Amino acid sequence: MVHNNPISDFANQYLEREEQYGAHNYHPLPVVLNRGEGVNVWDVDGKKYFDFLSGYSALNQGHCHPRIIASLIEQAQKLTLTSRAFHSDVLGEYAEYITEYFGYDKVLPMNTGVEAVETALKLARRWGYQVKGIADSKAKIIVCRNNFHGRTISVISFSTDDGARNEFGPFTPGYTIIPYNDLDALKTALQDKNVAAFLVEPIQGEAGVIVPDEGYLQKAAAMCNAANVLFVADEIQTGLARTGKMLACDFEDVKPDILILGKALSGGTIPVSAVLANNDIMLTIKPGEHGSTYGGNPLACKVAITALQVLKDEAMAENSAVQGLRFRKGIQEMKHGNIGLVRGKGLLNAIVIDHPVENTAWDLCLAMKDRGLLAKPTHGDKIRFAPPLLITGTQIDDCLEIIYQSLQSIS
Ligand code: IF1
Repeated sequence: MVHNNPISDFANQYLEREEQYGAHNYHPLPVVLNRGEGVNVWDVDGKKYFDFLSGYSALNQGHCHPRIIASLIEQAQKLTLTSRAFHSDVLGEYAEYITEYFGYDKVLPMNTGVEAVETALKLARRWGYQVKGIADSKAKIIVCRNNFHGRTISVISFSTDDGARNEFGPFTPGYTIIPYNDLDALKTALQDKNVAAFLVEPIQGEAGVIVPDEGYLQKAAAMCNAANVLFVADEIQTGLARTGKMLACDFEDVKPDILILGKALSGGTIPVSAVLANNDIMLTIKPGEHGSTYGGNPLACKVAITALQVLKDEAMAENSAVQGLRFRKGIQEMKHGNIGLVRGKGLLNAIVIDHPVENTAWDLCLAMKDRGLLAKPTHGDKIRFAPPLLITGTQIDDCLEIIYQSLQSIS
């Protein structure tokens, strides 16, 4: 790999070791980190950066949040795993906490995001057969074009991204793909009586932070309700204060029938995901029919309680809304020729680079890295800007200056 922006020989040793012994399923920015605190990370040469990726929004609470780390250490020294063959003294506490926090009857705890998505799909199918009365093996789930819900075979079965799907078939049937932000298409798809659920991202993340029209989620949820179809929201990336409210669905007062959470549920420490639903849906799965060795482990439960509490105590949704506006306003005011568009909500933002040279977004990320800001390009021409939610106005201004200087350097 040729970089026009070489890193130190010292840092390069880490890159080479990863490249030799690790699978090549990623193409990271050439930077090697060894420390994080709040909105900042440091590389192995001691250089400090603003982290504008936040572990793809797993680090909403910031790096190594002292209260989250304290919970992690405290519980790690006591009991980490029981499996679900035995009870722990923490699972009930967590289940009560998170269900009251989001207003659902029950939680099903998992680990990674995609496992929670799979769980939601299984729940939706179960509900379809047992409650809605769909004939055996006929259930369908509506999803959106350009979705991203994870990387298992079933979930990539309804991806429209060739890079995620090619040569991983055969695929799982039972999905109807419609355009995002298109209520007419949803209306048509809902006419099929075998549809059990509509799975949707309130803002499409991987697609490049696509914010749907105002009212889309509310109307979609109402249409699902009228058709006796579950409205399932994947808030793995948009949830937990990232977009300026606790959930992105809160902007339209939509309460999903099934809510999927992950990422920041552990504040960037260990994989913790969750599926929330009411009894009529959740109790269709019986003992032995679904589970996970680590799902609901005491360490995860304690960490998740603190991670959720920190979001409220530090008013992170409110700060995300305020700083997000400041960020987008700052980008717009730059009126820089290379920025085609800035879009987003709260601190989930992306800019689209408008430049004839193909790798400009990558080069801009290298230029920002040199000036102390880390962000990652997606789909060639888009860059996601999603710092931890405790970022201050002064820090946003410093970052806008870095972005501006970097744009100047590549023009
Ligand atoms: C990677 C993007 C972010 C997600 C939604 C489920 C999952 C994700 C809405 C699965 C995961 C990730 C995974 C990461 C890149 C990434 C991503 F660029 F693809 F869009 F966050 F911005 N639903 N998103 O966004 O969760 O199983 O990974 O825990 O490297 O694949 P997971």
